[in-house]
Amino acid sequence: MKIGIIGSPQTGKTTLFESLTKGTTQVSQSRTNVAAVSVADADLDFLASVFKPKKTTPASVEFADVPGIPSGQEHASRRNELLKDVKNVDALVEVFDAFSLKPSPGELISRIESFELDLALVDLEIVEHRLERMKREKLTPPLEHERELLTSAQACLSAGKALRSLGLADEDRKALNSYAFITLKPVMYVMNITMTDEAAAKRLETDLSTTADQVDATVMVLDAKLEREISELPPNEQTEFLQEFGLSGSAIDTFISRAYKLLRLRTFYTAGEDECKAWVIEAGTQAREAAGKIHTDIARGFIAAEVISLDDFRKADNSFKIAKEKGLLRIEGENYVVKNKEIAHFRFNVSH
Ligand SMILES: Nc1nc2c(ncn2[C@@H]2O[C@H](COP(=O)(O)OP(=O)(O)O)[C@@H](O)[C@H]2O)c(=O)[nH]1
Ligand SMILES: [Mg+2]
Repeated sequence: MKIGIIGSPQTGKTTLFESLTKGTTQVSQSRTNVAAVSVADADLDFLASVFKPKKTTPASVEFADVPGIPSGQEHASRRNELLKDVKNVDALVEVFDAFSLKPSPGELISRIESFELDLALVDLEIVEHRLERMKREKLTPPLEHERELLTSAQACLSAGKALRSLGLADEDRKALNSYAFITLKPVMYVMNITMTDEAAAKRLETDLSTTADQVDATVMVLDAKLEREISELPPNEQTEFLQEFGLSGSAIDTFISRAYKLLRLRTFYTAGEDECKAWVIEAGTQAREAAGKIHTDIARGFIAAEVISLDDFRKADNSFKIAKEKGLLRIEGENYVVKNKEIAHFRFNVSH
């Protein structure tokens, strides 16, 4: 999974990137920074404590921190250039400065709108260019349908609205896939504040959620600078630091779990003495396809999946053997939809 971090200059994007990467990556201000971040997962830690495997492999997310995107017509080509770095990400995090001059919720909403207007213009240019060319082409029925889709996209973007807000059906979304429209990607708005108290942060989040909901986005309020400070501390000092500031926890874990929700992602585990590993799948993924994440051979020779929820595994004294005896270990077929936080073991047969 890839997530792009974008925003106007000086909003705290690189600071957020550094708190995600815990300072392990040398950052540049003029080029896009890319790094894979391991996802902290207490359930995977639990499995590792049970199986004591040779290797524990958490899920990972790739973040791309793009330099500040300038506003205004005169910067259109620079904007296009920078946005190329997020063409193939799965979701966008848009960071806004809510720390300097303490902007009101209304002011923040207009900043969101103005930033998204710039993005809409980037997509609009692509749409209009394509529509212009289509005028000279002989259109097959699928292309005719695509032209209709692009015409409604043009109206949406001309009104300064993101393509997300069209609420396209999955097949229409697929038909537009090759354009890699920036405003069609799932979005999380990050309001970068100076944390004074968590209750105030929560209130701001609630104030902005209604607006975010309307444009099919999600919102998160955090203090990037504070998060970077926390991430630099050894784990035992982090707790102390959080208490001192009257904070209940770091926002980074919440940030990751919201990103998962945004992308409709689920986690399943494989667990044994060799390795305990977290696997990321999209909601609705069936057993054979989930098996294919591990190896294409396992998908091809798929026989069955043995699955158990983490809760049931705990009820069975953390033992597959007891789980089997108690009938808690289930055998499922290829079309079984793998649930979040299940442990799975795939039986397969490769005959040649
Ligand atoms: N007061 C305050 N300053 C911040 C915060 N986040 C970032 N900054 C400062 O804003 C400036 C720009 O931050 P940076 O992360 O480089 O922004 P970018 O241009 O969006 O990558 C730096 O001087 C940061 O120290 C914050 O939450 N509070
Ligand atoms: Mg930066």
